Amino acid sequence: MKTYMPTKDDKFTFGLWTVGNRGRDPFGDAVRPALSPIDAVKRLSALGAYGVNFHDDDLAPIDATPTERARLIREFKTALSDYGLCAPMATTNLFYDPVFRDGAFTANDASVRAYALQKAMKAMDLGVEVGAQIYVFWGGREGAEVDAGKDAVTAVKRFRDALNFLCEYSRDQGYDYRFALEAKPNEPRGDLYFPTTGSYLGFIATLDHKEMVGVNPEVGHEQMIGLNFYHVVAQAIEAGKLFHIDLNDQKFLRFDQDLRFGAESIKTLFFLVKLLEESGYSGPRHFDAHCYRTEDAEGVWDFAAGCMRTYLIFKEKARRFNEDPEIQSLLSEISAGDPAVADCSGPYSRARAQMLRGVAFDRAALARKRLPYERLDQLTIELLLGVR
Ligand code: GCO
Ligand code: MN
Ligand code: MN
Repeated sequence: MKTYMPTKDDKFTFGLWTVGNRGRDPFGDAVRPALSPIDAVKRLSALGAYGVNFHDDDLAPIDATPTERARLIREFKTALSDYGLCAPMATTNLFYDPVFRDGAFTANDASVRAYALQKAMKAMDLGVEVGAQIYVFWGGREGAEVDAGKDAVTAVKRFRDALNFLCEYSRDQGYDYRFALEAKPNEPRGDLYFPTTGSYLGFIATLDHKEMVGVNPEVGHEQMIGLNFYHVVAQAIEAGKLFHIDLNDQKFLRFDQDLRFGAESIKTLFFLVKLLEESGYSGPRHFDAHCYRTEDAEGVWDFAAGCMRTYLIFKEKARRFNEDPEIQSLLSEISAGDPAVADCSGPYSRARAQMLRGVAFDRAALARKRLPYERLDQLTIELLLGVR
């Protein structure tokens, strides 16, 4: 009997803001007490997590004095080493403070843009202090409600200037960061620039140091607009750009719900875990989610344990999928073709093109070939539902 107990090798991480979420929403105040970073580290370690990530302001309040800030960082580092956790990812809060109400790197006010760069530089310094190697950029307020007020082309250029600047800063300081860009279609702004991971993949190609920059796709953000998250991540992996991942869940076409991993989208997330495990992705499996507002302080740990346990269940199901003789034989049948003809469609050469031109295809026979997807999908469902 599998126990599905996480270990450090599973590389599960949580943000301080996830387990520390107090249940505030636009309609109601906090329902849980504040959780200190130290307590978060203790509890996550006991549950078998590998690491904990943070925004600059999660560790030290934005207006902390230098002495206070130094003490908080010192205590956090001690807790990490006492409880055997690492902090592989860091990020900047460029959305909470009112100064960012019209965006950070894309704000219309050049002083706000400069302040945002300064805050990101300082947060990168802080990340390095605790050993972070991945730096996430989620453009929380990089968007607009009023397109008359901000030219969308200018916004893209401003965002590029900021990233080019920060890539150079990282190199100049001798930091080893890889940047991961996180897309979201809307919320908290009416519309956000770079609404999907695909938008970022296109944008990255225009950067000065594109090799340093990849993506941090989040399940819920793509599902807010009805996309297939498994396909989104597959494209990022194929492009060599999956630098980090935000795991959670979401009912389609709604506000950003940040639900426990696997709370809703069982089939998609099964194929996601299978993909992550088989693709050679070696980064953290980061849960960017929070527990239901109805939970109390203890319920948070049911939520955190649930995210990891469901991931491990999917991982075990993926193993069984690969070992299932009937599933595998259907898969071979579906992809079988005529080897003689397959040879015609390798990389282009004039000879191959000539050969392909001469093949006599039996279009009717190809169109008649059985494609037993019904049976395959039913077997997948039965495997996931535990009767297979
Ligand atoms: C959200 C976002 C954030 C970011 C985090 C790190 O749902 O609001 O996903 O949680 O991931 O701020 O940049
Ligand atoms: Mn989210
Ligand atoms: Mn996220």
